[in-house]
Amino acid sequence: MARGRFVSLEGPEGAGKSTHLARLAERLRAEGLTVRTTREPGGTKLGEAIRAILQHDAAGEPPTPTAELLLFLACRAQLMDEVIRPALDRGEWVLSDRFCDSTFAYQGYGRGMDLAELRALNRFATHAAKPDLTLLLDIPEAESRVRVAGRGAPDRFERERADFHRRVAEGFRDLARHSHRIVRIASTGTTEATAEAVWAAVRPLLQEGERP
Ligand code: T5A
Repeated sequence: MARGRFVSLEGPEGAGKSTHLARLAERLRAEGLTVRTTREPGGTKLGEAIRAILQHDAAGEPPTPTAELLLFLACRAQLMDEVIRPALDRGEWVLSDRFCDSTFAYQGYGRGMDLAELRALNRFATHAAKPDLTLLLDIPEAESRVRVAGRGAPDRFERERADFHRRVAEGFRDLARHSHRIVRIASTGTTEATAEAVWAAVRPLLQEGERP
């Protein structure tokens, strides 16, 4: 049985992660693969309950930065053990809308938490599992603001100040500069053009044993 593959999609709000995750899943299924899609925070019953706390203050008070971090990691631990690891063990593909790089970008670069500590905590939460490939969908901060403004009421992260979002976006780019696992894709052109760039980055993974 071919081993499963794990691909995460990352980027600022409104970059097109959900759009391209759905399109990529469709294309991989057309290749005859079994694909499991998920998202962070969320993806499990526990994770979805935590998502409501993290994004919409469902607990009635915002978490402190440390509590926020631990809630994201609790979500990830549950998702890894309940969904991602079992699916990969069955030889399936897993596509996740956000994963560990969001923690490094938002809590690390955005909130100023220590990146080395975040990496260690993330390793603990995931049993050191990493995506085979991460697609960073990149858009300028101004474009992200326009796309977010076109939707409903902003969530807790979308209400953050512009300089927070600037640090996050730069953080994602910095992570991509220092990791072969992360492929940066401009998500500013047509959806079709971005989808083709996504497919070009993922296709090498289809060949057994080959990693980008
Ligand atoms: N967070 C998360 C942390 O702080 N730490 C962590 O560890 C984790 C895991 C999660 C929040 O939590 C934070 C980060 C986030 O703030 P979320 O639900 O992932 O929230 O939030 P969003 O990023 O806001 O998710 P969205 O679904 O809203 O954005 P997407 O998925 O990036 O964008 P999408 O696909 O829904 O919409 C894109 C729009 O742009 C247009 C499309 O038509 C669509 O309207 N568009 C294009 N889309 C794709 N490709 C193109 N070329 C396009 N051109 C225009």
